[in-house]
Amino acid sequence: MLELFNYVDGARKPAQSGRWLEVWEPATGQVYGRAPQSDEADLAMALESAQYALPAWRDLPASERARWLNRVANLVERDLEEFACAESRDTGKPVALARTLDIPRAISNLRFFAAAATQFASESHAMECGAINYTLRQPHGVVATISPWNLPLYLLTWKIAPALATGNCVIAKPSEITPLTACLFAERCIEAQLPAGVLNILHGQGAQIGQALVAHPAVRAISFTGGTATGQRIAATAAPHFKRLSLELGGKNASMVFADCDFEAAVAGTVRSAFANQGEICLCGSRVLVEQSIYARFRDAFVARVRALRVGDPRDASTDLGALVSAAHRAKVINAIHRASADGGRILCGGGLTQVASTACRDGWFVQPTVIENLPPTSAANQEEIFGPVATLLPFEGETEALAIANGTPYGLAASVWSRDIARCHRIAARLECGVVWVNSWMLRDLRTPLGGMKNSGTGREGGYEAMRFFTEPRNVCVSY
Ligand code: TXE
Repeated sequence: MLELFNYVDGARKPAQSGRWLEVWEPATGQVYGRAPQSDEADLAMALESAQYALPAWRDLPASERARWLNRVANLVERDLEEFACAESRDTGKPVALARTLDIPRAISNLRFFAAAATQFASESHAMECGAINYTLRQPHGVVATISPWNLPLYLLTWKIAPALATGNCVIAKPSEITPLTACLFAERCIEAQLPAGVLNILHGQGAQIGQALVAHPAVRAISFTGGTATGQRIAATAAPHFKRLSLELGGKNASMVFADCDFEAAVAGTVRSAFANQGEICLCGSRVLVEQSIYARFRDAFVARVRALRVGDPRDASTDLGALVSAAHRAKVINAIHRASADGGRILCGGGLTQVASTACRDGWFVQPTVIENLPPTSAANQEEIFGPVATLLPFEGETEALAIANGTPYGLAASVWSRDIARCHRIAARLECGVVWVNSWMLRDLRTPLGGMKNSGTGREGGYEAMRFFTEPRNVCVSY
């Protein structure tokens, strides 16, 4: 049994209560470790340490803070394989994906915001009357980051890196479902001798330590990625304190495929977009909208490609889809498939649980990649985030209908448009109600660009200077000369 720990005041700590949470391995369905079940007492200790560390960290030259981030990034890179195996074990995702996406991206996050710290500049406004305004951007103080289980180290670092780069001290709460790489990350921070208290990592349940963090008046900003319902709860708790809030929530993203697309690229791109990471990415294109004139041909090619996806042991290099993250999440996904079927959906492939060849994975939480058609845009499967390996196909006639379907959900996170008509792509991009649009691509990420959603997909943007601004308080100084 692996014993994980909190990272508080620069050291490994169990929960002060002595209580633990079980940690499960999705591919085997077995418990393999335990993580601290933190509560208010642990939060008080982390806060005290963060507040003590704050003045020195805030006053360091930005280039020094950058040096610390780079130092930790180098240690993660040195141990990339260990991190990738741990991420795969904890989430059920293929190790090949963790090796090529999750961990390299976590390293890039640290390096990107280290560079941003040294490049960040603020505004200045000259007045004709002989005065100049300049904007100071100062860290909030102690801030919280709350991250989910689908991209654990990737999203943890995506949040803590800009927070630290701008001079805040951070209390991070990773998902209780996937605490492992955050714990390894803490070990690298200890090895790098990151000053104590600058970063604290508390494990435990959302409703307990997560809620306590959000409610604590000394925590001035919260950067959260997770489900919409949790985001609503966090917003309601934080609002009376006027805390800065960045909420990156769920999505029900449309891939819009027009008859004039590059057919093969669109099939490959939309399958990847729907099923990458078992469909457990908020940006996944789970609704595939296809122009009527190519619908039948596209559907057949799409389904053939999905049938060829290999569900298997995440450690196996040939595995395309691993296990879902938890038994509860698997049940949610299976229920959504049953509901779609009851609503009149035609299941073209998949549709249920699957057992994989490896005997070690006999009890793992695997679901067949599933494609469903014949459901109206208003059905539950086309409105609610399933967050699993399930895609629906919807035919449309023309741009107006495509846009109405794409925009016709409570969410507004991302969309992709597949067409060779670039004027059409620009037109649609301007009318989509979402925060991110990809044209003839998906998940092509430049870390300088704003990332986030509108409507029920959240508020605020992450990435680049958006994140640097979020983690700083602007103060205008007006000097008359
Ligand atoms: O996420 P939660 P869940 C979606 C997806 C999924 C659904 C629910 O549809 O099926 O959300 O997933 C912490 N105060 N996404 O319930 O609970 C929690 O401990 C403070 C989309 O597993 O939102 C974890 O660290 N924190 C998504 C984090 O919130 C609280 C990624 C996210 O978990 C808290 C994951 C509280 N009251 C799921 N309650 C995306 N946007 O990428 C929980 N937490």
